[in-house]
Amino acid sequence: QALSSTLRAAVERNEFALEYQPLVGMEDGGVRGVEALVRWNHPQFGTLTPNRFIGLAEEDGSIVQLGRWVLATACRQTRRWQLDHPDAPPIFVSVNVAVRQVWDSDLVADVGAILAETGLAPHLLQLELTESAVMGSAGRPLQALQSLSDMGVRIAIDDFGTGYSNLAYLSRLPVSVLKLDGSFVRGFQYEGHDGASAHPSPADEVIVEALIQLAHRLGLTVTAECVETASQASRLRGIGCDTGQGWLYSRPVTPERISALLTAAC
Ligand code: G
Ligand code: G
Ligand code: MN
Ligand code: NA
Repeated sequence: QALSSTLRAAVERNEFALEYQPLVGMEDGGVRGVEALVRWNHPQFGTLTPNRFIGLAEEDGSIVQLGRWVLATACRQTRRWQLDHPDAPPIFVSVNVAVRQVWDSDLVADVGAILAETGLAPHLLQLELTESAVMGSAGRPLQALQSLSDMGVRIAIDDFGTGYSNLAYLSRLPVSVLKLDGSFVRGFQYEGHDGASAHPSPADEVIVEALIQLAHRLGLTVTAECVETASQASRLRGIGCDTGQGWLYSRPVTPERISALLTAAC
């Protein structure tokens, strides 16, 4: 495939860029952190979003190089924000990590080296893994997660609720954050643009409330993805959700836009 054969070279040619989407405290609406989201500025095809190339990168193994670049760039940028905005509370960065990065590379050594090089505090780095990446992660992957957690790096489960993991099992892993899949929030009853109720599903809200309570009792915090309306946000706040992410707060934006937010915050 045309894209695949050029992925590795594209990393070397510096054709990738990161956008950042704010993660907001539900109580006060303050920016706590940002999720780094990669884009490929392809010389021929223009800006490509990750769903066009992450799968290929996982297949051909170039995700290891790309993932290293993403981690280093995100950590460097986050340290930069901290230095440029000493009066704003420091924000953390949440970086997506593919299964193969845990299996086929020394993620612990990479993260250690990147933190040392950038000077970013470990607690300002969060790694997002999918349920399938951590489920049944015996042996080496589990050891890697444990070492990262021991370093002070937070592990989050991305798209939580779409797979088959159960909380009892997850609570025994070094995981501290659940990112609730967007499909739950989408199922919340809300007023559509025309005032009509779009796909009301009270069951989703009941399930999410129970999940949040259980997560809290197991020592996990919960981030809701795809928060698009004020009504969804107030319902999530009402049932104790810790952090929100979504178009209501901000789309993924350039590092300069995050800087502007931090300037406004102090
Ligand atoms: O930004 P967008 O909504 O297009 O992202 C689509 C998907 O790509 C998301 O599921 C996200 O987790 C994934 N993704 C974005 N950036 C990265 C990255 O740097 N590494 C990996 N492995 N996945 C990413
Ligand atoms: O799988 P992951 O959670 O990493 O994917 C993040 C993706 O979700 C990003 O590509 C981002 O563009 C997208 N996203 C973020 N906020 C919203 C939102 O409020 N609504 C929708 N539909 N997508 C969102
Ligand atoms: Mn994610
Ligand atoms: Na997600």
